[in-house]
Amino acid sequence: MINDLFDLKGKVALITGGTHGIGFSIGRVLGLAGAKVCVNDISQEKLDAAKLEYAKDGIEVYTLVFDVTDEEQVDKGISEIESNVGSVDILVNNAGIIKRIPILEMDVADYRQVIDVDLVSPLIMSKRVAPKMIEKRAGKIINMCSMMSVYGRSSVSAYASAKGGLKLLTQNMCCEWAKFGLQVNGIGPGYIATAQTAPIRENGHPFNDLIMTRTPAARWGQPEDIANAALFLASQASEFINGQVIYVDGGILANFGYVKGENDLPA
Ligand code: NAP
Ligand code: GCO
Repeated sequence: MINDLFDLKGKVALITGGTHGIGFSIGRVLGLAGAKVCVNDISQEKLDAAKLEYAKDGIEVYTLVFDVTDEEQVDKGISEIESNVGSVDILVNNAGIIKRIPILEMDVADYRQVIDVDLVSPLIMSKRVAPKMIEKRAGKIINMCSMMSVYGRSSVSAYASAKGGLKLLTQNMCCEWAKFGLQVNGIGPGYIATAQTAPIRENGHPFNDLIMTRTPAARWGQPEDIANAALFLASQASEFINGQVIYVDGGILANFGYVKGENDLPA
C-alpha cells in the first residue's frame, strides 16, 4: 500500500531542538506516522512544556536535555536513548541559532558559537548515531540547512557560513555512509514563521514586506510545511535520495527578483 511507504512504526526518531518551531512540527509528524519520538532541547523547562503539547496529539515523547555542542552530553544522551528506547533510526539535526550582526561588529566568539551549534553539532550528533545505523545497514539523517546554504545576506555571515558548510557536510556524509544503507539529506527552509524569525517578521518590520513580495507563494512558510518534507526524507519513499538538500521555500530561490506590486496577492 502506498501509505506503508510513510509508515514509521517501530522506528526511533531523535529531533534536536524539538520543543517548538520547526523541530516540534517535525517530531509531531514523525510521531503521527508511528515513530517513537525522542526530543532534545537545551532547556528542561521547554522539554516539560513540549511533552504536554505532543500529548495533545496522543504522542508520548521521550525527552532529553543536553547541549548538542557538548560531545560528552551527546554521548550520554544517545546512550540513554539506546538503553531506554532503542538505537536511533532517524536523526533530525534541527537545533540551531542565529546571530544577526554585521561582520565588522561581530565578536569572533559570536561567530564561533553559531558555527558550533549550526555546523559542528550535526557532526557530533551524526558521528555518535551513525555507527549503529551502519551496523543495521539502515538509517536516516536529516540536516536542517537553509536557503542561506546557497545565499548570503547582510548581517547573517556566521549563520550562512554554518548552513553552507552543513550542505557540504551532508554531501560528505552521503559519500561515506550511503554504501552502508544510510540516507543523509538536508532540508532548506525558506522563510518560516517561528521564534527565530519573529524579530524580522513582526511589529511592521520592513523585512516582512520583502518576504511577502520576494516569495512567489506570497506568504511566510509554516513549520508544518517543513515537517512534511522531513516525513518524506525519514520514510521508505526516499530510499534512493542521498546527499540532497530539498528546499521548502515557496519558490523564493527560483525567483531572481520582482517588480514592486507584481506579486500582489490575487484579488
Ligand atoms: P527556533 O525556534 O530558534 O528553535 C531552535 C531550537 O534549537 C530551539 O528549541 C532551541 O532551544 C534549540 N537549540 C539551540 N541551541 C541548542 C543547543 N546548543 N542544544 C540543544 N538545542 C539547542 O528555530 P526554528 O525557526 O524552529 O529553526 C529550527 C531549525 O531550522 C534551525 O536549525 C534553523 O537554523 C533552521 N531554519 C529556520 C528557518 C526559519 O525561517 N525559521 C529557515 C531555515 C532554516 P531553546 O529554545 O531552548 O534555546
Ligand atoms: C534571516 C533569517 C533566515 C532564516 C532562514 C532562511 O535573518 O535571514 O533568519 O536566516 O532563518 O535561514 O532560509
